[in-house]
Amino acid sequence: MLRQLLPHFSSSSSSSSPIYSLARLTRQSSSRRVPLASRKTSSSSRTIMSSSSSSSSSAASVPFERPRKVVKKVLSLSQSEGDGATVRRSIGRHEVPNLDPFLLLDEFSVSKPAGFPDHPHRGFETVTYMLDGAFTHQDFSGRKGTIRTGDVQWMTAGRGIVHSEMPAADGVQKGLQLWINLASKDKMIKPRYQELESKDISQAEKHGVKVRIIAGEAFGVRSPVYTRTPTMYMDFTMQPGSQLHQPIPEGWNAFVYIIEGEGVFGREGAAPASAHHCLVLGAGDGLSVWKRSGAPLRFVLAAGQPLNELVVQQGPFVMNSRAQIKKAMEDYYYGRNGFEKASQWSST
Ligand code: FJE
Ligand code: FE
Repeated sequence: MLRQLLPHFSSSSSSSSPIYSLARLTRQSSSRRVPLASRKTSSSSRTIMSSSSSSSSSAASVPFERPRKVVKKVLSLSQSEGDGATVRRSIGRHEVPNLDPFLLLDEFSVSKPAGFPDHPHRGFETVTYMLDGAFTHQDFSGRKGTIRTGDVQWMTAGRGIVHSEMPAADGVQKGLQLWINLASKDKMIKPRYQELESKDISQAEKHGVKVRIIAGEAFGVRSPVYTRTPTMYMDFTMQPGSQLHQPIPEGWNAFVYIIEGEGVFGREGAAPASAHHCLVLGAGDGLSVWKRSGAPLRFVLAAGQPLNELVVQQGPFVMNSRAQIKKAMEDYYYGRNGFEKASQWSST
């Protein structure tokens, strides 16, 4: 059956450079489908968490040699996305376009009836981490579920997913959504979900530093999540008077996103950075963080092995060439090559 829903994209793409501009996806019929605007592992080393009451940061306590410094600091500003939803975008805006393999980081705050109604993805992974509240996802193969505070949904869209992501409770539902690119050889793999309930997320706590390990390894504790693109992703909470020295594989691109509080990142004399800032880390093999006084500091640290491939993005499709983008749009339109179930489906 011919797709009735015509995907229409306004911005053009180029195969010679990554697309970071905002594209707009509009499907013309069906009341459920609203315009969705869009923008355009595995560390194996040990983590040292220590209390600053011990004799300062002696070199011996730091399990790496080349500390990464903050090379860029960007405040994520609110913008609207989906259907009436608000996101603070950091990666994926013009100031932080290029953090291969990461494509986008949104801190979302959404209340009913706003949300992210039926939309497709191809060529990358979305990782949704609930900070507060609940979100229900439904997809075109009949899958439906709700993730709640502390839960993670790691969705590998591969060759194609069409889904909706909507608030599942009253009040403001908050979380982070990270988009991780897939290597060209993996872009057309079968879609896959990995879901972790909060209680199943590996945790460790020591000397005033707590970590929840979403992907990768810290303190000898590994996440069960399989990262097709090698990635580490952790959620740290630091109490006043604590410090952290976290190894990060050399050569990987890395960033911090601060959820709450403020702290000193990269070098001891640096100015503190505060909530809603994204800190891009420079070269090196680890990150040091100091939490001196005041309220606890909570941040996520993510790092990934760069793919070093062309990125051509058109809204929810991220491929390696314009031709592949055109193909993705056609496949979605005609219900082919992974989008077979798209034509008949709409969320309930
Ligand atoms: C999308 C526009 C969108 N950030 N954060 C275009 F809004 C979306 C989209 C999201 C999204 C969903 C959640 Cl749950 C959290 C988000 C953008 O769904 F995928 C495209 N293509
Ligand atoms: Fe989505």
